[in-house]
Amino acid sequence: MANWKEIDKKAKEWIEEAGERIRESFSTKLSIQTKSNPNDLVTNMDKDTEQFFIKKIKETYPEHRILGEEGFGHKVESTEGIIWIIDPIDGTMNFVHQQRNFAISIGIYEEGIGKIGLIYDVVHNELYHAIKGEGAYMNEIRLPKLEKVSVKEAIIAINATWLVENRGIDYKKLTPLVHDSRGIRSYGTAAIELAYVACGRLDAYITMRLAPWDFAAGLVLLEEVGGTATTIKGDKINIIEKNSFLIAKEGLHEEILAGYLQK
Ligand code: 2AM
Ligand code: CA
Repeated sequence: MANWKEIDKKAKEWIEEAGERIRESFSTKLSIQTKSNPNDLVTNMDKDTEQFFIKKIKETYPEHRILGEEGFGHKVESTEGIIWIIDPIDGTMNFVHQQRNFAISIGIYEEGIGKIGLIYDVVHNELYHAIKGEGAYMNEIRLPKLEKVSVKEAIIAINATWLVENRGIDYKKLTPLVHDSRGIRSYGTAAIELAYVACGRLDAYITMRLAPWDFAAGLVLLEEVGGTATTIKGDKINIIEKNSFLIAKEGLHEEILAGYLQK
């Protein structure tokens, strides 16, 4: 049986060390490359940070598998065993252009069940963390269960990409939601947007495309505070595939799904 307390302790030590390395990198020159398109950025720090975690995990837990955004881990095609799902820098564009609004995201799953979620907002020094069944925290502060809210009082995170013609959704479905909600926000980092729903700074987050490393940690946090996450069609999330997402407080999730997305 895995010792989750010990795994959690190690993961927290490593995430803090990785955060310190990223903060130190601000005074050095970044090497920036592009991946799938000219706006899909990756830096030496994304790669170094992923390799840092992989080395630590392989040394300490050789039987665990690793699914990392930069591809230095394993090719993961099943949810068997223990899997670390890692985004070394979520929000790379923000990291490069703003040196803020990015995070390290680590979700640890066993047989497809989220056991540990860690999202570290390096610049604000905010570590969002949860062990399944033991509540979610921001640093030392326990996050309360989410309270119900209606669309008209809700702040909803949606990237502007999905509010114009796009391949993920008929954007006209979202127009009434933009009008009816209290406000729309976009931070450019899915991990932080998920952490913000978990801690109540946002009431919902809607996106057409997230990869496992973007959402794995956030889903563990969200479950601990009673938030709901499905695809925009209301289907269950497949944790090793890309998914669309409707993430929201209880009640609000149903209101957005039935009242807007399924219309
Ligand atoms: P990244 O910075 O780790 O690439 C930006 O709106 C958010 O979406 C970020 O969390 C970003 O993660 C993620 N993202 C960007 N391009 C993506 C893609 N093609 N598939 C899934 N997630 C993506
Ligand atoms: Ca990334």
